[in-house]
Amino acid sequence: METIRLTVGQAIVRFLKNQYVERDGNENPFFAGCLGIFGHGIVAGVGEGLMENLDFPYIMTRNEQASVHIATAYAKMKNRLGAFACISSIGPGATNMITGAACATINRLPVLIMPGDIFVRRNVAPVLQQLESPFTQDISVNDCFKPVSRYWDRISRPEQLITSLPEVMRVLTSPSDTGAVTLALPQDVQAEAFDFPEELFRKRIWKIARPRPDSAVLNEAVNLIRNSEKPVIIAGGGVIYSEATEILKRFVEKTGIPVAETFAGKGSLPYNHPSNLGAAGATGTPGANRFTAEADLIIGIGTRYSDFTTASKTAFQNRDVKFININVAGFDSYKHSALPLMADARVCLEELQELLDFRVSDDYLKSAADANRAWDEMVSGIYSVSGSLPVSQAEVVGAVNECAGPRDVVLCAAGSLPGDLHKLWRTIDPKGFHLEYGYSTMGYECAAGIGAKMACPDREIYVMVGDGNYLMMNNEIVTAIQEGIKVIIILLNNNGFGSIGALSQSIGSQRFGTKYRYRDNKTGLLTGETLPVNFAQNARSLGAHVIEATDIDSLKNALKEAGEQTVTTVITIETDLYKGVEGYAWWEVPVSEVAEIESVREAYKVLKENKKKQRYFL
Ligand SMILES: Cc1ncc(C[n+]2csc(CCOP(=O)(O)OP(=O)(O)O)c2C)c(N)n1
Ligand SMILES: [Mg+2]
Repeated sequence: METIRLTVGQAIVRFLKNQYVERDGNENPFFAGCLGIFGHGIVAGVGEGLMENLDFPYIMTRNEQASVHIATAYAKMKNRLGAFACISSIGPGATNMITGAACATINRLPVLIMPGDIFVRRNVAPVLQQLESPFTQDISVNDCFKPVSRYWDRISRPEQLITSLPEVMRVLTSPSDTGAVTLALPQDVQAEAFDFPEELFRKRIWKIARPRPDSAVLNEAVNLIRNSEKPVIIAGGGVIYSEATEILKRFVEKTGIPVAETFAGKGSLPYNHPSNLGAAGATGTPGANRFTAEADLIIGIGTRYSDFTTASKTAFQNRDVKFININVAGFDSYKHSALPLMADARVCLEELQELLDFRVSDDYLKSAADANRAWDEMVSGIYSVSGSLPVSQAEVVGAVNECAGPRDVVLCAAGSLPGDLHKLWRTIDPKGFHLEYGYSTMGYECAAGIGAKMACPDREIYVMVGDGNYLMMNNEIVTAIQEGIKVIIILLNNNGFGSIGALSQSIGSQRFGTKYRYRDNKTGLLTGETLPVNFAQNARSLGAHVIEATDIDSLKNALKEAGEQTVTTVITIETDLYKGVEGYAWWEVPVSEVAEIESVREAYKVLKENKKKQRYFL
């Protein structure tokens, strides 16, 4: 066998460059490059390997957590058919990536994480940043990645790469198993050479399969649907990742079954399709909530049934409700004691449509269309400009939505914006709505905008971010400037946590500790003047083009100006902390069972009342 002598770092880069994926006859390189920050634990091994392979792009970021968010957003926009590798030094650079890894894994999005690790040779231990353990020498901070990774390995000898790297690819490219993959790279081993087989570096094409459903289970599903009167589809992220939106539309038009969308599934049907009930669950529309409450059959497609989707298990109130779950992951397909249609969403819907001679009643069809229209009229009302200042968040969402083109993308992750966007945003294109709401990671937004733009350079990316999220991680604006990547960031400053503040109030805790204010010497609390943060100056200092809007007219002008810019542009606007959008379903957050404070005792009574609607699905 021909061999080539390479260091571990060189071998990894050479291998990654040669990995391709193919689905439906379309072949692409899997990795777009590598993101990271060098340190003594990675600079010699992988760092040197990257420098020898300049055709494999390396992008320096400002925070390792942000590297992973950039990678995650890229993979999401690529429907999991593309990814980045993320590297770090040992120690804090590595552990900075744990939040990112959890976020990727929970959202079922592929990211390769390669943290540097402590010397395997041990003779120089403890090295800088080493976590010493008195009970074992076989542990480092990188062991913390185990629960948040779908595959985890440590390369203690160079030749281990030969058996580890194919496993890395198997998991990353698997629609059912994908998530963060961690390959811990001890710093000494990274720089060691080995005679690797040439074959390891040949071009390898990973076929992304579309598993077909079992025919007996499929027939059972046909019978269940035929015998239903009020079926509802819940469309999750799997519909979009599988590129099943066209067949979903045909399926819906043939059967008349209405669709409610999860956060990851929003965009499965255009918002104005008469069978689109809009957002499902706790942040759902009144129509979607009424339909799911009464449904005798829920067809979940590519959904994890998070508590937001199920309104903490109160969304499905029909005594006899049954579930069919179309899901490529066996794990998800069995949820709610469903009939498990373990399959790729697209092929499964194609086969189901062939077999199914079913149509809902005219009344049911009309009722869904009425709900779709009624909600859109509500949205128009909520979007309409009141003229009072500070503006409401919903008015800002409306202005951005009206300015965005049909293929443009709104991107968001945490705060009160996700719920508002879920309900309100009029999504036309399946990739137009990018919400990281599996982990709801504060700080995802500015970084993720870069990943989304790299995946879709021909779309405008509107990053919508609250002041809290922005303050947690805005540093990747520097990376965007460095790379010449343009995103439009709309920063909504309500001087604190509108979301957690409202939540705090609802559980009786009176918005305690949720406002960005000076500590007041008299009360000892954060009840002083508003803090003097100047967001515009902050963004400008990082290199962004900045426009300060004060009302909806100036916001509209700012959005127009931002559209003409070629650099990352930040638009700041102050919003009202208290003006929220109404909710139509419940989400369970615990309330203290005993309390001195009357508002908490009242909230506990409400909790007990709401919990009566919770169900098991057995
Ligand atoms: C890393 C992290 N810490 C804490 C939270 C809990 N949390 C969710 S939203 C939020 C406040 C977000 O503030 P901001 O971006 O200003 O949005 P707003 O609530 O004002 O809409 C907090 C603290 C979280 N989701 N992620
Ligand atoms: Mg805020």
